[in-house]
Amino acid sequence: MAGIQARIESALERTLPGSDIVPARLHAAMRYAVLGAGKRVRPLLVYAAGEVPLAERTEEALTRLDNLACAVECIHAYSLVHDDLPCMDDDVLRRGKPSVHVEYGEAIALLVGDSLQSIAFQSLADDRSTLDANTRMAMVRILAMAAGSRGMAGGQAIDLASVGEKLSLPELEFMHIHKTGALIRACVTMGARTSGGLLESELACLDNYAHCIGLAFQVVDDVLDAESTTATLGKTVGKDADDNKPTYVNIMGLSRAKAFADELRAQAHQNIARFGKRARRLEELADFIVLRKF
Ligand code: GRG
Repeated sequence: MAGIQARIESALERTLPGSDIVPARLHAAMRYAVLGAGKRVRPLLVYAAGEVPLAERTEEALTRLDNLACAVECIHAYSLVHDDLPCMDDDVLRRGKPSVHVEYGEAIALLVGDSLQSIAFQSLADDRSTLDANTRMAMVRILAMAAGSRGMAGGQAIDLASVGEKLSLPELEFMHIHKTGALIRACVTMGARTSGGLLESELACLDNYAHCIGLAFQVVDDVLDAESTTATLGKTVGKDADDNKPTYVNIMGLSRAKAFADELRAQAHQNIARFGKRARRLEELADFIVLRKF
């Protein structure tokens, strides 16, 4: 993970405009939002899924995936910046430091999110990329669907509407499949489709894997929110419960939520078992998502 995390850090560093470029304050805030922190789970999934069709990981294959990895992380970072705004989740701490609107003001935070979203698609469309034009267009489509109103932004709308509501488990799952799961699924699909050569049935297994880990990610997020500390997570804990939002922990209870996350991890593993060693990193990422402590 560390090698790939360093790789994505330098790809993001290259992609984001320098903080000396006008408008300097906006660019500094974009870099503040993206660089130097975050687990980089989504880029890691892009690279890991991109390895599945390959006999071995080559520099050429990794280079093909760099722009996709940057794009998904920029979308993710944008979602965190907007999510923290007072009109949404209203949180002052993110990735262990003051949220972007606390450090730079709300107007800049809004523009940071907007600009990161644009950079994501610029990165996918980049004609210096080694991907052919059709593949680049397919990637734009997959990411746009995942980020939009039928994906992440739609999930966020449902989340905001759920404050103070009593959701059933299927309703909670529907919300998270969109809010958190859609982008995670896109990461796996984009990685796998870029390297080519997989059967539709194999892509379907990868998609099932992504569905399981996307949901597990959120279940574990709720467990950590209930059990961990603000210092460990780098964001305010207990906020969802305080804000009267439905979570897996308050619907299922802590121990059933943990068992559910583990069940999802087992299902994720089953879905990629057919790929053997080529899916080792995906397997490890499923473990990381469920067993992480931050
Ligand atoms: C504002 C359009 C819009 C969407 C926001 C994803 C999202 C929707 C909001 C994030 C709120 C949140 C805390 C969701 C729980 C799951 C999640 C996405 C956690 C943060 O992701 P990590 O743990 O963060 O991968 P790092 O900082 O490691 O990248």
